[in-house]
Amino acid sequence: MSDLRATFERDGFLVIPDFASSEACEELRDAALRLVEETDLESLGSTFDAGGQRHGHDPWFLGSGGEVRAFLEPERDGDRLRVNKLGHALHDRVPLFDRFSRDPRLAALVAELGLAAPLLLQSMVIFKHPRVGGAVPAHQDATYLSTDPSTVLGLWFALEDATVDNGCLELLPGGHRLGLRSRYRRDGDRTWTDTLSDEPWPSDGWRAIEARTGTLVAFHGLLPHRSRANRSSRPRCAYTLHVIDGEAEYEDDNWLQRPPTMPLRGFV
Ligand SMILES: O=C(O)CCC(=O)C(=O)O
Repeated sequence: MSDLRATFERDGFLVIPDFASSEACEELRDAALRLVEETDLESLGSTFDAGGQRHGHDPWFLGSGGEVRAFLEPERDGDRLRVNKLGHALHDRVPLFDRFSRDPRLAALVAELGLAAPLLLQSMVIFKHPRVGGAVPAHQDATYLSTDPSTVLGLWFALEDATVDNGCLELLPGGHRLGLRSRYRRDGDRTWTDTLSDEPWPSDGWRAIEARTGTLVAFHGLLPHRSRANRSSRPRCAYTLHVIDGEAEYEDDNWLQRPPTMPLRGFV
């Protein structure tokens, strides 16, 4: 087994500084901001409620698996509406994100981490704007993106410097061995969460991952992670891509369902 894979299996994550150039990150950020500028935010009813899942019955959210849609922060910045995130198919809909996401170095990394037939399932730009960028409560990605067996892998890229002050990622090293705590399921236009374990996440042992622009954090789908609200004056924009193994079964009750005309693709 490679050293990289051994570290990943031990800790549940890898941090790779300088994976992307600052120019590439700026291009992605600018493209994301342009997409937001083209959106009539006042007409968007849909806020992203990372904690309470209030968006769960919303057709704007449920139909976004093959689209690029904006979701608002619940809180305004003064009078200004702010976008929490864009999702969930930037990697298939926007050429710049397609190229960035299908970098052969990512394909090699994902193969090294054991995915035999990778499929790019979900992508998001998470803005975490100054002052109003919301917290992301502790969760496992396998709760939301389920295969049997579980294969989801998160690839998170700092598009701006992420620090404790502006809400960097926080991970629970080794926490991928604690088992899946809940499953978020969908039946038609209804979603709900099944609790599989009532045990709370440990309060100790979390690691704040301060990450310079261009850093890649790859993490296991069962690894608990979270981020705090951004109350600072500095933005913390990130791009995140979730990959599954096409050799595992993608569950019918996942919230993210792609239109039949837009099947999932791999790195080529
Ligand atoms: O960027 C964040 O704050 C959270 C990211 C996350 O939850 C993910 O990439 O799965």
